[in-house]
Amino acid sequence: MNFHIVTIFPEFFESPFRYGVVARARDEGRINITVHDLRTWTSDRHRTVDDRPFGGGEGMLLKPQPLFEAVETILPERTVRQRVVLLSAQGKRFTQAVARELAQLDDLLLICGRYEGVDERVAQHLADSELSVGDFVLSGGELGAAMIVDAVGRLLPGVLGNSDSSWNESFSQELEGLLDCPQYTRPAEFRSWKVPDVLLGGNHEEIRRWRRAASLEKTERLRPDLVVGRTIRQN
Ligand code: 9D3
Repeated sequence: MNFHIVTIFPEFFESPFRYGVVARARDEGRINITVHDLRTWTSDRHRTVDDRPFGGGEGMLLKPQPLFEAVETILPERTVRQRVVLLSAQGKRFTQAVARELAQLDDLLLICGRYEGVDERVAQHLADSELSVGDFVLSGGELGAAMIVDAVGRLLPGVLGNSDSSWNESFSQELEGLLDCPQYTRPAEFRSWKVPDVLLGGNHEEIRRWRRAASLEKTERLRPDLVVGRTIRQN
């Protein structure tokens, strides 16, 4: 799969993809990540990418022309397996379900918003969708784009150890939208805090039941919204 990132800060992406799973997937040629400097598609002396909002208001907006020309150059034909996503605070929430959909694509082009925002014609007539990575205010779309490349990239066949691409699905099926259970490694006692006895014994049926109960308890405590959502969905 090919990822394209359009940004006014291309240097921002020098490090985030040099570690772990994404770096290995890149080295193995399973994913390509190309970072494009938006200023490539400016023609004035100052390489201007922004302008003031019509109707007044604070701050500047990314102007449409460089973004349209960037996208039209990077993805000149736009098949159904090539998508353009605008990262913005106003977007639909990026979730694991969205990540699974994006992982079906050949090319994903991510436009990083900046300043006070982006001319609305980019969302309306250039991007296929507008995504936010959470309900908090960032300074731009770059961190969100890095999150999406990571979350989508690790779902691609062969990127994780599990060469079987259905592995992910059956795993999340068993967890049924719950948080992971608490996990422990050695030592069995650390600063007087003991690992639950059941995990030290070899009774795998008992361990399975304990993990399921511990998952539910932790989910209710930390993410009650997930537990409520399960009940509603079952009715
Ligand atoms: C504080 C400014 N806001 C009200 C005038 C609007 C605003 C403009 C631009 C808020 C954030 C941004 C920059 N953020 C993004 O481009 C962004 C983002 C985010 O802020 N939160 C979550 N996901 C994303 S993805 C891109």
